[in-house]
Amino acid sequence: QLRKNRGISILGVPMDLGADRRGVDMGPSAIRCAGLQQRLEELGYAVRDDGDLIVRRAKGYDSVPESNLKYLYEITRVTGELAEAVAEMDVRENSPLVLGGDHSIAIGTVSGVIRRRSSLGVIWYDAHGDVNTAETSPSGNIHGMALAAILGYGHPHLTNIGGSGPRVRPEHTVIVGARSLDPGEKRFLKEKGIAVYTMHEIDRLGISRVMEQAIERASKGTDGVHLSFDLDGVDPDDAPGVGTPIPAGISLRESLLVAELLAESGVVTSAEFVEVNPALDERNKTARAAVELIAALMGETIL
Ligand code: 6HN
Ligand code: MN
Ligand code: MN
Ligand code: MN
Repeated sequence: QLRKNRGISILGVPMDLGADRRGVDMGPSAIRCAGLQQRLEELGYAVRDDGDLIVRRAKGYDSVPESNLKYLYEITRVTGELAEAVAEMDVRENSPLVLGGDHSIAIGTVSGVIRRRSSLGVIWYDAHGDVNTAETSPSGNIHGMALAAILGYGHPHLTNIGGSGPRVRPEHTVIVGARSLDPGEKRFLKEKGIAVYTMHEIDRLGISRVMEQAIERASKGTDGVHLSFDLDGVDPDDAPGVGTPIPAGISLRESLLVAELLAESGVVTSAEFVEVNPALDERNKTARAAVELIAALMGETIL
């Protein structure tokens, strides 16, 4: 549980190799600048900032013969290190809070978290599905393949990061906020029976009922839930600083309710906030939204 008896360990992963647009590597810095640590300390947490992992961004690490996957080697190396670092936080009884960076880092976070658990649920908050593989990806960008890799599908480099075999089962995986899925992803999601709450379901049921169902699904039969929060799940009006903005998304207001409902449920054991791109942002608005969301997730209430 995020709230009780645990400190929080923050780790930044300044990686943008998994995304098309440069700039998400500045995400961890922007979120720290928006006052993350102080905010969490005000809530009474013992916060430890482990700093950033080192990402080598020079050309030459990207050559992958016979594959369309961009920067596969360096992404594999960094996410492998991330898995070790996250596993180590768990040993210290600190809840991992990972700051991205592009969404490819989720493979490392989840692989670290699963080490000390028998079974993990994942809530994937995102405008996208991130379930492409090399065969279905329109871009070759690994951030669009992260959830597939976690489920055990994709290039062996990716599925073997910090462990092997599926990290999470399809029935414990829930996507919330989807509104841009590639044809191959739609097939994959239906075939594997993964619960997807698109904007359609969110509008019909309301975000509160969606989260009730999502929490039930991700937590039943698991001993923890990981929240993988892609800021592009939030409507671009509220979170413009993302590399792949998709209109008609979840408002910041609804997103804060999501975080509050997750806090109330007490099921979340780790989290990451990814895809903040300060180069595309307006006065750090998206990083500030991330801090609001993290505070709500950690139990901050208005009254
Ligand atoms: N993200 N489906 C597109 C692709 O290139 O695979 C976009 C992926 C976006 C990934 O936002 O984390
Ligand atoms: Mn994503
Ligand atoms: Mn996305
Ligand atoms: Mn179950």
